[in-house]
Amino acid sequence: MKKIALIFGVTGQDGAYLSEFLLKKKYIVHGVKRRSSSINTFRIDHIYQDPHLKKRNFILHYGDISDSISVSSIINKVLPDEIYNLAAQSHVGVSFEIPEYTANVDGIGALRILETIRQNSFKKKIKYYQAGTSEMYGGNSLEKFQNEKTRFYPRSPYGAAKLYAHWITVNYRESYNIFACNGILFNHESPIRGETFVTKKIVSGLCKIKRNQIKKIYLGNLYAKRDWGHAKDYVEAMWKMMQQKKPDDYVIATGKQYTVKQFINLTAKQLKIKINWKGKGVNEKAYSEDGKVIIEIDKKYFRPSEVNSLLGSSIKARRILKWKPKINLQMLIKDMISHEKC
Ligand code: NAP
Ligand code: F7E
Repeated sequence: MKKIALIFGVTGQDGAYLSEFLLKKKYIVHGVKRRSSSINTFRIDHIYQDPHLKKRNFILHYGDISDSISVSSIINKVLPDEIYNLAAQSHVGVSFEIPEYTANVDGIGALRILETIRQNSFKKKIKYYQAGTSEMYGGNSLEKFQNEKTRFYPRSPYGAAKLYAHWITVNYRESYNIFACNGILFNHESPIRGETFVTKKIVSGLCKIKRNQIKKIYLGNLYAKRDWGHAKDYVEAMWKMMQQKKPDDYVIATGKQYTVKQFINLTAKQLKIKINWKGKGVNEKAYSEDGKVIIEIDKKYFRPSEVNSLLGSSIKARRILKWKPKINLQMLIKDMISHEKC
């Protein structure tokens, strides 16, 4: 019997990589997509299957994690072996603009799924994966590396909503004996990363500058430090958590940290763009070889409270899941650049 997976957030970066991964593992993959006025399936179009095909292994359903009715009816219909909850308003900066919506989707969304799993438990034991985040740590911890025991201190409505989802997942695991895992994933990127996240913005912006399509890009805080991995590696860790005998929580990270400015310099180097940095604070600018400004600071990208430094220790995942990242930052940047055909 083929295993059945149900992915909430199938149209996102991780949803697309996870779908490909599970299809290779011979799963039947069901995905939940939102209704939108423009097409939002570009990341999964290459695996889309005609609904008239008799034996399909990739099936999409309309639904929304803010709508209990659609959540429970899809789960009741599909009765999957594994549910991956990747659905979220996932932009930290935007969560300050739409905090209530973010709480509803990123926080209560997890509860809606867990409660349906609980109500179905007499029919089928369904496993649950919760897409947790390093944003729950808030970036001011005393330890150099954050691990599963590090204190949480979210610094955004996004981080706070995800922290609710984290604890309700632990609570349903302990109260109702549900197989529920929290992946605490540090930043992970890829060629199909959303356009407004900093890595994609830098890679695609510098490529456009190189092709003379735009003159400059505007960024916010250049000194935030992040632990960046590749989404392809990280979806494998999600699956590995779900194959263990006991459900648990795991940090997934590379253990290496770079500033936004270092990410820019590494990308520019791979693109053979020579840049010179001049100025300080909001006046800091990057100049091209011929003296033109190609990067400027725009204060609108500063957040009301910033997460200054994130660096993960995935020793537990390495030991128990036998997981480690295969793709380093240079390889990630190379992959992102090659997708831009630059
Ligand atoms: P993403 O590209 O923004 O994808 C989010 C997915 O959620 C999209 O499919 C989106 O649909 C869907 N979605 C948003 N609101 C929804 C709603 N109300 N109902 C149903 N679906 C909804 O995010 P990602 O980078 O793949 O991340 C996947 C998950 O991991 C997210 O929960 C994110 O918060 C979490 N996470 C990400 C990272 C990272 O560095 N990437 C790190 C830690 C945790 P549309 O395509 O229609 O927008
Ligand atoms: O910002 C700084 C910004 O938006 C990274 C999400 O996937 O990872 C992601 O959240 C850093 C921040 O990612 C710009 O202030 C500077 O310090 O790419 P980002 P994020 O906020 O770390 C976590 C783990 C998640 O869970 C989230 O879902 O870069 N920064 N200039 C900028 N950021 C953006 N977006 N745009 C700028 O122009």
